[in-house]
Amino acid sequence: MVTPMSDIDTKPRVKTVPETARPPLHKVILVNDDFTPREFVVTILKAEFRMNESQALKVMLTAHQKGSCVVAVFTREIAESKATRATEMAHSKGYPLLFTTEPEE
Ligand code: TYC
Repeated sequence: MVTPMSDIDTKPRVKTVPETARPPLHKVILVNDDFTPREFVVTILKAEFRMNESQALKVMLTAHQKGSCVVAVFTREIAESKATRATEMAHSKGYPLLFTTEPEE
């Protein structure tokens, strides 16, 4: 016996991929000041944020010229711990360098 055409379901079966919740991201922001040497800022960016020389120079110069610069985005915990570590590293050398964090819009 053949299947009548009316019994064949031709609706496209669209598989919906369940949305996986991603954690909200936070920006680490480098803040300019008048005292920290440029080269020291570059050293910190390379050490804590795994940047190469040219990436670090670009971020340092942007903060120097505009007042601040986004360094990178991470989950809140990682952003906060990196900002704290980098700021403490600078303060331990006597520089007022500051890294802050803020949630990404
Ligand atoms: N403005 C500093 C100087 O002229 C250099 C500097 C750049 C400091 C960026 C902080 O986030 C900073 N020595």
